[in-house]
Amino acid sequence: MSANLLIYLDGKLVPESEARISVFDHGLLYGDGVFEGIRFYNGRVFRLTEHLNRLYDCAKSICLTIPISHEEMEKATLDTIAANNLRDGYIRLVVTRGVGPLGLNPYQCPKAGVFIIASSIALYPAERYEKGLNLITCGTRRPNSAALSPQVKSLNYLNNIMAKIECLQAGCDEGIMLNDQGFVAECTGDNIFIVKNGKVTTPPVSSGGLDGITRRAVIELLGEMGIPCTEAVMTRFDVYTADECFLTGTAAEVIAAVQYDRRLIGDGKPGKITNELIQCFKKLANSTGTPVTYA
Ligand code: PXG
Repeated sequence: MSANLLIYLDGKLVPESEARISVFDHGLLYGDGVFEGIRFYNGRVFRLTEHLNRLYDCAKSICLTIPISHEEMEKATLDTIAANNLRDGYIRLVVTRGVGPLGLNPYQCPKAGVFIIASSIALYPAERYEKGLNLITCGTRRPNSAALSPQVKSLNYLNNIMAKIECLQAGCDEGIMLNDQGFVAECTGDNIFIVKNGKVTTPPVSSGGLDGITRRAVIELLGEMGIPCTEAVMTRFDVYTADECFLTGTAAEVIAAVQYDRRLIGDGKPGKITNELIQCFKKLANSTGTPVTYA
């Protein structure tokens, strides 16, 4: 948080101290809304169109009409970064159901709220990017898609938060969330990949992980690097016996995991393929993306 930040709120850029939403907003009352987290590097927004497409798809899936067009949202995103004169950082787009009377009925909320925060995010301490993360298995599972599709980046992240609490209480950085069948889905805010005998595997989206945009970028990069990567149902055994493991996410970027449930992954150090991939991802992130126009 910074006192001087300018926040986009329903069409205007306002100082953070004035960026307030109603206690009757259903985003707050019921977690009714959707969000995106996007990184920008070197004055360019990484995979902006893909993030906006996901935001609008998630909104559509919960019958939430975003009051501005895709083009207006893109402009608002770029303008918010420029107004804060930021070159590198994290931008959070939030669409709430809006203000309405108490009661679940979303149709009593006439207009969705939109706010955009341009700031920074650090998911893990810097030294973890050198040494790798320690993982546990979380008891909290990813939701079954018959309850709520795990593809909806909704404002209700309580199941991920419960899982994160388990990790932190166990003295670990991060944890693996299983789906209701006990297969590996993803981590609390990142997708997961393992490497075995030079081949990379990640669980299919149908296992209950988010269809991550960093995950997609990494699959493309591995293709360009000539490293085979496939999607396959994954068990805890597969992670225990992997040579390498790494996580991907907008906030996390690409980061090695070196311990899982107190077992070392490989030799307990970030692996060769992981390290190569991190370098390739940095190059891609710093050289592509939608440019911000600064005043
Ligand atoms: N899984 C989940 C559950 C996520 O929420 C990812 C994977 C990675 O997806 P992307 O598309 O970013 O590669 C996410 C990403 C935040 C925040 O505070 C957002 C996420 C994760 C952690 C924190 O904005 N979302």
